[in-house]
Formats: sequence, C-alpha cells, structure tokens
Amino acid sequence: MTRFIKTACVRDCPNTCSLLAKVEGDKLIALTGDPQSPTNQGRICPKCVRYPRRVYDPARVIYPLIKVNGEFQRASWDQALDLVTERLAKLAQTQPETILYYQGFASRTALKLVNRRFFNLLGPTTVTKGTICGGAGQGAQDLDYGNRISHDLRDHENSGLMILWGRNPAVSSLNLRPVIKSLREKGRPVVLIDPVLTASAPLCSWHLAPRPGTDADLALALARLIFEAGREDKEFLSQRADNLVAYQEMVFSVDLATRAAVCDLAPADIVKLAQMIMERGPVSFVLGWGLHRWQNSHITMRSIDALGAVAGSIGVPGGGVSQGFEEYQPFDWSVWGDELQPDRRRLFMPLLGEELDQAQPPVKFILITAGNPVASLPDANRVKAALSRAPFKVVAGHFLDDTALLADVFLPATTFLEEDDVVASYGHSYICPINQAISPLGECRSDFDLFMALGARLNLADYVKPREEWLRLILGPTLKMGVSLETIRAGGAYQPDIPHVPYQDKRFPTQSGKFNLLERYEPPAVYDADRRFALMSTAPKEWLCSEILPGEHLKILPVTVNEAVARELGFQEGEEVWVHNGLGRLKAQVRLNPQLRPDLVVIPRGGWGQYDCNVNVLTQALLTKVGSGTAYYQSRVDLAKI
Ligand SMILES: Nc1nc2c(c(=O)[nH]1)N[C@H]1C(S)=C(S)[C@@H](COP(=O)(O)OP(=O)(O)OC[C@H]3O[C@@H](n4cnc5c(=O)[nH]c(N)nc54)[C@H](O)[C@@H]3O)O[C@H]1N2
Ligand SMILES: Nc1nc2c(c(=O)[nH]1)N[C@H]1C(S)=C(S)[C@@H](COP(=O)(O)OP(=O)(O)OC[C@H]3O[C@@H](n4cnc5c(=O)[nH]c(N)nc54)[C@H](O)[C@@H]3O)O[C@H]1N2
Ligand SMILES: [Mo]
Repeated sequence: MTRFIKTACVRDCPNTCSLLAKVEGDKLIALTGDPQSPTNQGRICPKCVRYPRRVYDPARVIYPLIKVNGEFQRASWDQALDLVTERLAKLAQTQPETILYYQGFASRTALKLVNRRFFNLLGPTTVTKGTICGGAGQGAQDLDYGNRISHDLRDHENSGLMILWGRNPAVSSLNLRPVIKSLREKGRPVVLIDPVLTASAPLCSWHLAPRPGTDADLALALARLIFEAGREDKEFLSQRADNLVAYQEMVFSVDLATRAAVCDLAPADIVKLAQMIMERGPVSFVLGWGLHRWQNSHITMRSIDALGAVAGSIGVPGGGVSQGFEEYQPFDWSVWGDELQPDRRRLFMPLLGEELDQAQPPVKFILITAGNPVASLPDANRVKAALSRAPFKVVAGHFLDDTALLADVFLPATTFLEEDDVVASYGHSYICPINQAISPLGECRSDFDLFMALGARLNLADYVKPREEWLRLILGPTLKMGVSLETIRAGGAYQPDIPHVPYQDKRFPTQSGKFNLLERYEPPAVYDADRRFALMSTAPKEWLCSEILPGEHLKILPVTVNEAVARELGFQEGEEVWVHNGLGRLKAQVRLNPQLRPDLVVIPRGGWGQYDCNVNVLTQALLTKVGSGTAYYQSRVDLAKI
C-alpha cells in the first residue's frame, strides 16, 4: 500500500522545504515537494530528490561500532552505551570540564534542544560557542534593529527592485527563485552583487562583481550618492534612527572614486545602481551567507542596513534588508539548559583546532552529533590533528566521514525520515512537521533516543521523558499562541508572532527604540595578502555541506580560475595543480572561466579529506569580529604546477 507522509527537510539550508515521503510498506520510495506548502509550494531541490539514496546507501552505518586496535568492530547498543557511560560518569564526577559536546548543523530540529541539556545536567562540561554558519549576520543586524527579523518571502513580491547581495539562489535558495522570476516578469529589476560569476547571474537583470570582502565601500558609496541627490528618507533618518551625524560624516569622508577603487567597480556602475535604488523603490535587499564569512562582516552588513535606511526600505512593504530568521524562535530555549552552567568552559567552534590544542585541562572525551568538523571547520589539518589527540571520541552520524573515522565509538543515527519531530527555518517563519515515514534502518537511533538512553543510565532526574512530552515543552511558546502540535503535524503553521513586514511601526527593540546607523567604518581585514588569489569555498549545487555519499565524491576538486590569469601562469583547462598556502595544499583540476574576477579562485566546500577533496585544508581559522562566525572566505591561496 502506498502512503504519503508529510515531513520536511531538516538540513542546514534556508529553504526548510515541506516534503511528501512516498512510502510502500516500510520502504521510502521517493521524496517530493509538498504542493500544499506555502513556502516551497511543491518544489524540491535535487539534493532532496536524491536523499532516499542516502537513506539506503550500502555504506551507511546502521549498527554501533567500537574501535578495537584501530579497527571498527560491530557492537551492540548495550556494549557501546556501557563504554560511553562508564567514561562519562567517571569524568563527570572528577573533571567535568574535560568532557566536550560538539553539536553540528546537519539537523536543526526542535528536539535537538535536549541534546545539550544532557550535558548541562551532567555538570560544568565544555561546549562550543560561536558558529560556522550565520552568526555574523545575526550579530550585526541585532546591533542595528535590536533583533534580526526579515521580510516574509511573500512580501518580496511587492519590491520595485531586489538586490541579492552575497547570495547564490540558483544553488541555495529554491524559494527565492520564483520571486526573482515573477519580479522580472513584472519588469522589476533584480541585481546580483557577488564577486563570483555564479549560476544566479543569468537569473538576474544585472550582475556586479566587486572585489571580495569590500561591499561596505559599495554600500557607503551608494548612500553618499543618494544623499547628494537629496533623495534620502529624511523622515526615517531624522526621527527613527540614531547616529545620523556620525554616519553622514563617515559617508561623506571618502569620495566615490576612492570607494570604487576599493571595491574595484566602475564609478559609473555605482552611479547606475544608485539611480535604480532612487527610482525603482521599494528596494528589498536580500543578503546571503557569502557576506558572513569575513572578519569585518559586521561592517558590511551594517553598512547595507544603513543603506536600507537611507533608501527608505526599513519597515516598508516590498523593502527591508532581509538576512534570515531565527530557526529556534518558536521553541523554548530554556530547554537547552545553558543557564544551569553559567561558568562553564566554552571553546570557539570556528577555532576548534587551536582551542583543543590550548585547552587546560585538556579535553578527554568528545561527543559529536550531526557534524563533520574535520570536513567543515576551517584549518582542517589542525582540527584533525587536535581531535586525533583527544583520548576518547564518540560520533553519532550516518557515514564514516572524516570525523567518524577518528571515533572510538560510532553510533548510527536515524535520518529525519525515521523520526518524529518538528522543525523551523532560518529562511522563513513556517513551522514544519517531521512525521516518521519509515522504521529506523538496522539499529539506528535518533539523537533524542540516544540522549534519553544516556540520561536513563546516568539517572538524570527529570530528563528522561517521552518524546511527545518534550516536544510539547519545547513548543510551549508556540502552543501558547494558539498553534497546536496537531496543526503542525497536519502540515505546518506560520509562527503567529512574525510579521510579513517587520518594523512597520518603526519602533525597534534597541535601547533608544530607534534604528542604529553604523558610526564607524573599518577597512576590509586582510590576511595572507601576498598570496595571489582569494579562495571562495562556496556552496556547490550538487551537495549540501559535507553530506556527500562515499561513492559520489569527485575524483578531484575543480578550481575555477580566470582564463587570462591561468594562461599567464601557464595552466591549461583540465590541468591538475596544487592550490596551496601556509596551512596546506590540495590537488585540484583547473577550470578556465574568461569572465571570472582575476583575483579569486573558486573551489566547492564540503568534500572529505579521505578522498583528498577537503577545501578546508586551505581555510584560515578566523573569527568574525561580531557574532563569532567564521571568516572562511578571507583565506588566500597560490596555484603551483605539480
Ligand atoms: N546546494 C547547496 N545548497 C546549500 C548549501 C550547500 O552546501 N549546497 N549550504 C546550505 C548552507 S549551510 C547555507 S549557510 C546556505 C548558504 O547560502 P548562500 O549564501 O547562497 O551560499 P554561499 O555559497 O555561502 O555564499 C553565497 C555567495 O556569496 C558570495 N560571496 C562571497 N564573498 C562575498 C563578498 O565579499 N561579497 C559579496 N557580495 N558576495 C560574496 C559567494 O561568491 C557566493 O556565490 O546555503 C544552504 N544551501
Ligand atoms: N570552506 C568552507 N567550509 C564551510 C562553509 C563555507 O562556506 N566554506 N560553510 C559552513 C556552513 S554554512 C555550515 S552550516 C557547515 C556545516 O557543517 P556540519 O555542521 O559539519 O554539517 P554537515 O556537513 O551538514 O553534516 C555532518 C554530518 O552530520 C550527520 N547527521 C545528519 N543528521 C544527523 C542527525 O540528526 N543526528 C546525527 N547524530 N548526525 C546527523 C551526517 O552524517 C553528516 O555527515 O559547514 C561549514 N563549512
Ligand atoms: Mo550553513
């Protein structure tokens, strides 16, 4: 008998698509987009279409493994959990700070909140702080608005002009693509600002490719041109914004030619864009994660927020500077339990290698769920070495990826098709159900069941509760607003407290109640300036983060290079070269592109080191100055003949 079960994709992606799982007997046959979903409206991305292959891939590990003399051996859950709890219990009593919990970004569901609670109940264990995903944007926008809230996707339809800034919707934003199409059909321009010539460029009316990391200068130059034309939103700036004098001083302190030189754009192009902003409003600025991965990301993001204010975009239908949503917004964060351990040690996730090397007392036990830090964190060689040195590692996941290979105990996790849960999104405000479609494969267990089992073994009072009970506790704030769990399970519901158009009353949860204009410019931070190319290790179309099937890794990673530069260096199309810097080197195959900026190369992120496909052997572990994010795109490399 064929059944269709409503569920949603839980991976780190702004779309969080509602899905229909087609199931026959207990077998997942296919995933399709849920046509009743107001967000993806039946659409589905190629990665989700292929996901059933991931569920059933023969390389998926579906039994617990314990490493004996360097080799993994199949074990029972009891054996694995006995080993884990024996170690945990001993350290929790004597040196809880030597226990580290690392929670990755692969699954962003409601019930994941209980994972960290377990470690908080155990004592002052060590956890991570900072993020490898979107921290910089949230941190920067919180400074300007008091709280980052974006315009609903449906409101973008009201825009007169959309500016996609550091975002690659052809790859990462399935739900934005119909909006882009519809705006263009209505004759409203969509401008892309991205140093890289991406697959999104053909979807847009115009593509501007500034020097990487220099967008703040572009935003400030645009603001100056709008002021000079006397077309700024005077009412908002004078009544509802703070720091106007300092901001204007900063804007006028540098002329157009100088700013244009910083971002390596033609002054005439900046003038043209300024004219579009003045004539085509309301303007929606839609920011991507490419802007997050720089030490001075906050300056970029805040100067675009300020440009939005100058352009009259804030709190206006069809306007806004939209960057994302808080995916844990509908849930009760106190379940996380961090306030139980205010004085505990926290290691920066983006600097994990260095942090582990320097940790005193050293970390002795690491548990990793839903993450593959060796492939995903910057400075992979250091991360791998530091994790290897830690005496005992437990990894819960799906495959023997680079991180799992280092584990002493591997615990087989379910995929979202095998679980009941709820998920919200950082790209929209629709809460989606995760309804179990099939039984867990082999002996796989959800993280939830794993932590309940650990909690039971360690007698953690008040922690071991049925799934349903935890879900209702976590969803407390949403249930209180009148959305029932049953409604969510039946398909989903919008978060009632998130407006289509935020800040329409022009009141902000900042100290003064006003919008904060950026006061102080900082030039783009430079690292490794002597190396020739900026390394853009961006999201590829074919896979998501490091979720690649063992059989589907490329034989060799491509490195896209400007054609003229490659010729000057003596490289041919298809040639294998070393991409290198002070951190490491990677063999890659040259792809020539005549239109790419000459000062950068592009290599897709997510590949595994065990297949020589990990670009993060070349990325610097650098923190963003605001939001504790990761400045991946600030890394620089050279190319060399093999
Ligand atoms: N297919 C696929 N989809 C994905 C992912 C994936 O790996 N594969 N990853 C998911 C995740 S985890 C996330 S966080 C999102 C990310 O979604 P996106 O933000 O769309 O992805 P990125 O590739 O990180 O960056 C977007 C663009 O920013 C550009 N960029 C980099 N630096 C700058 C800069 O200084 N200025 C400007 N203007 N642009 C810059 C890059 O060239 C890139 O094309 O996508 C999600 N979706
Ligand atoms: N060079 C470079 N590197 C980057 C980026 C970049 O722009 N450039 N972007 C970064 C970004 S935005 C992100 S979000 C990160 C993502 O990096 P990570 O946080 O490492 O996440 P993933 O690679 O998606 O997943 C890792 C593993 O989690 C396991 N998993 C999936 N679901 C579950 C589950 O429910 N439970 C358990 N226990 N395991 C599960 C899967 O086996 C998967 O292999 O990568 C970052 N890395
Ligand atoms: Mo991400």
